[in-house]
Amino acid sequence: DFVINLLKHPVFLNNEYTTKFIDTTPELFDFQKRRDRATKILNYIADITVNGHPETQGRPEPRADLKPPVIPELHHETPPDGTRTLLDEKGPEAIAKWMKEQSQLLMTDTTMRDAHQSLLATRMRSLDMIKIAPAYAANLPQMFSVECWGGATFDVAYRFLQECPWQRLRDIRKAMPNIMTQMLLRASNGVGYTNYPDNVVQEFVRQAAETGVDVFRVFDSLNWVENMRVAMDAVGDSGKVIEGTICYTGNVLDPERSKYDVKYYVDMAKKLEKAGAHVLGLKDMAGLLKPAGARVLIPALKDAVDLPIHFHTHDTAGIAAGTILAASDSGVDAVDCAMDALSGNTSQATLGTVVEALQFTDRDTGLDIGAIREISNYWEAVRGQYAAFESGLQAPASEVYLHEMPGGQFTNLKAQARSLGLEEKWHEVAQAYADVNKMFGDIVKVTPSSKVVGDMALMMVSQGLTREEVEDPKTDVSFPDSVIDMMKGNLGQPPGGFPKGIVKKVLKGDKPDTDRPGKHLKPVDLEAKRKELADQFEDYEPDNEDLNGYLMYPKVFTDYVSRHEIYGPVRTLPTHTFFYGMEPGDEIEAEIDPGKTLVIRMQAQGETNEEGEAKIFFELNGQPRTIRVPDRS
Ligand code: BTN
Ligand code: 3PY
Ligand code: ZN
Repeated sequence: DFVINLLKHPVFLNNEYTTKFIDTTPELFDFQKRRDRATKILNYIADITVNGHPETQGRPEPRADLKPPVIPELHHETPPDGTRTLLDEKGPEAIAKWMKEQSQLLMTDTTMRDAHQSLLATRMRSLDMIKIAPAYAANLPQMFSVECWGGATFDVAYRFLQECPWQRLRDIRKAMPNIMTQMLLRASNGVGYTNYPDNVVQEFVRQAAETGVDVFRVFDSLNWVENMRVAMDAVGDSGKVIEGTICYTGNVLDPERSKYDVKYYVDMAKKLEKAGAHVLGLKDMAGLLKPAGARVLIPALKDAVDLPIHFHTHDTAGIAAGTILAASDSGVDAVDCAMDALSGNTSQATLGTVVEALQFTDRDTGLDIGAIREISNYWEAVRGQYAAFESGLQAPASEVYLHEMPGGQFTNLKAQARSLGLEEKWHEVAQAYADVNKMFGDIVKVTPSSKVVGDMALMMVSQGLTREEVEDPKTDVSFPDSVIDMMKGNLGQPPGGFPKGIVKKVLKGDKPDTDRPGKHLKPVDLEAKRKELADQFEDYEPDNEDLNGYLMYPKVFTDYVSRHEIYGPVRTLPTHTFFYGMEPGDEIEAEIDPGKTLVIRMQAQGETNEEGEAKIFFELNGQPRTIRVPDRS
C-alpha cells in the first residue's frame, strides 16, 4: 500500500518534467540531463521536507546531538591482498583448502546484511555501506568475507529505499576489492518468497557473480538438497564459492526431538558435499544451537565431510558468543559476527568481543581490534540515524527456544502483530508459532517457510483459533494464501513430507505436487521479458541487472523505475536528508556521478498558497532554485 500511495501521489500524477527541450536542443542534452536529475532530487527533498517520509512518521527520531559517522584513517594506500585476491588467482577450491589449513578462526562480518536486516528492518542505505568499505579493505584485510547482499536486502532496496541493489553491490565491490563479498541466496527461491523457474535462478546467479558476489551461501527453506542443486551448480559455473548450507533447527541434544538429530545433519552435509559444495554452511537462523550442541554437532560434521565449516548464528537468546567459542574449540573454520554497534539480540554475536576472547589462543583471529573499534564507532553513528526503524527490543530472551523464529523475522513479526493490534498478545503469537510448527510436521523455519508459519500464527491469534480447531476436519478454516501455496508443494518438500491431515484440510482434498517445483516451471523467455519491461517506459533499454530485478519482483521493480523517473538518484542523498528532508540553513552534498557533486542549500520554506502548494527556496551549486510541492502535511 505504500507503493500504491506513491503512484497516486500528486507529484507522480502531474509529473511535470519534460524532455521536449532536450529533443530540440541536442547539444544541451548532457547539461539538461544533469540539471534534470538535480531538479528531481530537489523535488524529492522538498516533498520530504514539507510532508515527511511516510516510513518515519510517528516513529522515534534520531537524537538531536547525534554526531556524524567518522570514517577511520586508512592503514594502507592500496588494499593488501585478501581472500578475494586468492579467489581470483586460484579459484574456489583453493579458498576451501586454505580455510582448512588455517589455525585462526576466520571471520565474516554481517553488518551490511543480516545485522541491519535483523535490527533495523533491513533499512540501511547503500551510501552508509559504501563509505566504510575502504576501511574494511585497508584495515581489516584478514577478514574472511563481508556479507553485504541477498536475503531481504534485495527487494527492500527497490521497495523502500528507492535504490538499486545491484549498484550497491558494484560500489561495495569496487571500494573493497581485496575481501570476498558474500550473499545469502534462498536457492530456488532466489531472493524472493517462492520457487522461480530454473533459468531465472541461473540467470540471477550469473549476474550476481558478474556484478560482485564471491561467496554464495545457498540454503533451502525446507532443507531439501534436491531443491538446491540448480542454484549450487550455477554458482559453480560462475567460478565462485559454493557454500552449501544446512539450516539448523530444533535441539540436536534433545532425544525427544529426534527428527533433527546428529545423523540428520550429517546426512545432509554428505549430500551437500556430493552436490559440489566448496564450503559447508551451518546456518542457525534463529540462534538455537547451544554451546553443548555445538560441541557435538561440529565434530560430527567435521568427521563426516572434508569441507571447511562456516557457522552462522543469532544472539536472540544472548548466548551466541558462547556457542561460537564452543564451535571454535570444536574446530569450526569460519564464523559470522556483526560489528559491535550492530550486534546482539536478534543480530549476530559481537565481533570485537569474539576477537578479544580468542586473542593469545591458538585460534586468534589476527584481526586488528583497534580497527574493529573504529569501524564499529562509525556504525554506531550510522545506526543512530535509523532510530525510526529500531524495534525497541529490550533484552535477549530464552523464549526463542520455544518459538524458533529466525532473527530476521522476529522483529518483523512483532511489528506485524503490532499493526494488527496484537502487540499485547505477543507471547500468544510466540506460542501459536510453535504450535503451527508442530502442526506442519516440525519443519525448518527460514525465509520463506518461516513467513508461512508466521502468517498462520498471526491468523490463529487474531481469530482466536487453537491448533485443535484448525486441525479439526469439522471446523471451517480459511487458510492464508502462503499456507495453501506451501501445502501444494510450491516451496518443495520437508523431510518426510507434510502431515497428510493438514495437507488434506488446507487443500480441501486437492492433490499436492511433491516433485521439485522447478521441474514443472517453464523456462522464462528472457528476451521477451526484457521487451515487456522496456515497453513500459519511454526510451528505456533495460540492462541485465534491471532485467534480473524485474524477473524476481516485476511490480516492485517497475514501481521503483516509475519513482526513479520522478525523484532521480536519491540514493546519493545523506541518510538524514533522505528520511527527514532539510531545514533552513542546512547544506548537503550529493555526488550524482563520480566527481559530479551537487551542493544543495535550503534557504527557506514559503507559505503554502491557495492551490495547496508549498514553495521551497534552495541554492543549487550557488544558484537560486525554487521548488513547489503539494503540501499534504
Ligand atoms: C521511497 O521509496 O522512499 C522514495 C519515494 C518517496 C516518496 C515521497 S515520501 C513523501 C511523499 N509521500 C509520498 O507518498 N510520496 C512522497
Ligand atoms: C533471509 O533469507 O533473508 C534470511 O535472513 C534467512 O535467515
Ligand atoms: Zn541470519
